[in-house]
Parts: sequence; C-alpha cells; structure tokens
Amino acid sequence: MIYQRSSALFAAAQKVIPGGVNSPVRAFKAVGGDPIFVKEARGAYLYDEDGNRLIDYINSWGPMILGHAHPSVVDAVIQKTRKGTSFGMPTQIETEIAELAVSMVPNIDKIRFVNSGTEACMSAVRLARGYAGKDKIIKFAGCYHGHSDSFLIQAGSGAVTFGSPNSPGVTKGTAQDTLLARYNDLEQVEQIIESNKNEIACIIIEPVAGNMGCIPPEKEFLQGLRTLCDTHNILLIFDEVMTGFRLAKGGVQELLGVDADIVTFGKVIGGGLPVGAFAAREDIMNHLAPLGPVYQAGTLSGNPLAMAAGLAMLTELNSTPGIFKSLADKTEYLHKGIEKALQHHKVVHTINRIGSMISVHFAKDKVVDFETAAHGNNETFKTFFHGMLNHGIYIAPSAFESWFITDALTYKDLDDTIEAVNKVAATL
Ligand code: KE4
Repeated sequence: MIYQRSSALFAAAQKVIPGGVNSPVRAFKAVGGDPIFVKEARGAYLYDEDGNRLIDYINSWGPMILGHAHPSVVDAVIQKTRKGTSFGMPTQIETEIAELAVSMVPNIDKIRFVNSGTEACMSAVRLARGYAGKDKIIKFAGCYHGHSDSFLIQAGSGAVTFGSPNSPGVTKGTAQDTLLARYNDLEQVEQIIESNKNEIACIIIEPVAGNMGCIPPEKEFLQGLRTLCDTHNILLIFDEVMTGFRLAKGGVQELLGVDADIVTFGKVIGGGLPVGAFAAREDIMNHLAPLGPVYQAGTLSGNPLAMAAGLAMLTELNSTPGIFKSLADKTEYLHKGIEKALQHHKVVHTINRIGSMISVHFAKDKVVDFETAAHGNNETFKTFFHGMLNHGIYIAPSAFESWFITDALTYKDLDDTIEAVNKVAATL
C-alpha cells in the first residue's frame, strides 16, 4: 500500500496543528509511521488520500455502528442543514431524540445533551458532586472518561498510549479528589470507601472497559459496586460513551442487568456528529440549571444538525430487529477466525470480546485490568498493526483500544480480515 499523499498531508498538518492531529491517538505515535489521511468513507470502507480502500475497524472510535455515510443519517443532516445550522434556542428535535433515548435506556427519566463524551462525563461528575454534596470520586486505572482534569489520573486510551497517564496541567488540588482503584477489584474499592468515609460523591466506571483494549467486568463486579454505592450513599456513574447504544439498545445496564444512577453517552448517540449526553432519574437531573443549582451549559448543545444525525441513528437502531445480535454474531465470527489464525502460527495472544467490541492482546495472561493490559507485547502489536494496514485492514493504532464492529461489514469482509491475520501472523 502506498501512503505518499497521506505523508505529505501529515507534513503540512504538523506545521499548523500540534502533532498534525486534533486528537493525539490519531497520530500513530504508539505504532510508528505517519497517520493515514482519509478522503471519504462509505459502509465498512475507508478510502484514503492515496486511493487505498481499507476495511475500517475503528469506525470513528465507535459512532459508525451502521457503517459510514448511512443514507438515513446523511439525508437527515442534509434536510436539517437547509433549515439553518444553529439557533441557540430550543428546537423540537431535541425533545424527539431525548424521548427516544429515554425510551431505550433503563433508569433514566431525563437527559441533557452536550458536545462530547468528555463534556458528558465532566458534567455527570459535577452533577453527582452537587447532588451528593461531597467532593471525592473513584475512577479505575485504565478507564478513560475524556480529558477533563479529574479524569487524567491513570487514564486509558490515548493518555496511556502516550505513557503519561497523569497529564501535566492537572493540579494537585484536583488530583487529590480523584481516588484510583483497579478494575475488577471490588475489595480495593471497599477499602477506599472505608478510608474516605462520607467523602465520596460517586464512582465512575466504564461498565465494559474499552480504553485498555476491551475488558468486560468479571461476574458480580458491577453488582458489587451497585451494592457498595447503595450501602454508602454513593452515586454510580456508568460511562457508556463507548458501550451506549452499541452493546444493547439499553447499553450495559440492559446487557448485564446492573442499574446505574447516572449514565453518560457519546459516539453512537450523535451518529457521527459531535454529541455527548448524560442522563439519570428525575430527582438527580432536576439539580441541573436552570431548574437546580448545578451549572452546566453549551452554545452548541442540542445543535439541530447533530440532533438530526443522532435521531436518525437511534431510530435505525431502535427499529432494526436483531441488529445487536447481528453485530455480536459478526464479532464472534471474527474472534474465532483470528484465534484460529494466531494459534496456527503459535502467536502468544489473548482476545477479549463482548457484543460488538473486541481486542487482540499479544500477552499470554488474561487481560482483566490496566496492569495485565500493559503486559501486552507492544512491538508485536506494532508489527501486527502495520501488517494489517498493508493488507487493507485498519485497526486501532494502539493496543489500548478496542476494535469497533459495524453492521455494514459483510462476512466476506470478515473472511478477508481473517485471511490478512493469517498472512501477518506468519511474520510475527
Ligand atoms: P470524547 O470527548 O472523545 O467524545 O469522549 C471521551 C470518552 C469518554 N468515555 C469513554 C468510555 C471513551 O471511550 C471516550 C473517548 N474514546 C476515545 C477512544 N478510545 C476517543 C478517541 C480519541 O481520543 O480521539
């Protein structure tokens, strides 16, 4: 595969954009080489600036669950654009998507739209602190809730990739209110609660982690957190920016049957446009301005184009029978094929999968938390990444990410992907 034009575009971008990208993980720092510049995308395929066609397993880090340029999303945005792009005034479509989201997700009565997953998680924590009147939060090493100061403590995703989990610029004052636990370690959470009695407003977690690769919760872990929160009067925030409307219509709450107090969304809910959201039962959400004292705002929150894209996407997911099973079946098929190919070439690996999220780790032990995720052989991952790219398969340029399956993938695409793994595995 030739990437000359991408490299030239990257050189130009670096002159005016820090690192040539508007989000660090895109820069290929973890895998080396220049990032691929995409020209357009349709369905399961990316078409890059050098004319290569790539099967896409990132799908904009989750949003493109039905494939790129889905007709109903594109049409909805075009229709909306013709009527104006932003008003800073309430519009009916915000109520329509809010009603639909509330009908799809358990335990939420009201939802507030924002412009990113970071904003959703940041606002959810402020709401929890304002509602509970307490300052401290518990997060989990390797979980990523966006780049708000309180979260950049042993964050996952790009922050880990950069090997700088605690970012400069985050003050000691902020960091001291963020307590850190190990994912899947209920005992440690209990100890932290005991040592910070009546000071913890909330626990925020990716109920299925996706920013250390994909790490499903161990049995009873989430229910254990639920019980601890009920016992100690702590709010449980499920960060479903990645899992929401992906793992099930009602997200992980529905899939695994554990109730959160506040749920955050992003990615899929915006259909590819900048949308985040946070939601909860009425008595919590009514603490938000202008009703209550917890302030949160945004010029482009509820933007009509973004709402049109999100409403079209949620409507498709809500009205396509068996969509989540189709996604999970395709992911299982891919898992089995990759497993067979890597085993055949005796490549040490472990694969995590749940629903339409999957990650391949070049480690021998099961990956159950940040520490075991970090045991993966990054040199092998780099070779694997570039090998797959050279066979026309685009996976996440970091071992600390999940692959995101889109229903636009055909079983032939999956077979082509498995064949590429077979060829690349021979070189590992
Ligand atoms: P954004 O602010 O990037 O929209 O969302 C932050 C966020 C919050 N919570 C979870 C569980 C997330 O996965 C994310 C963002 N995910 C990363 C990919 N792992 C975004 C990719 C990027 O940083 O460019």
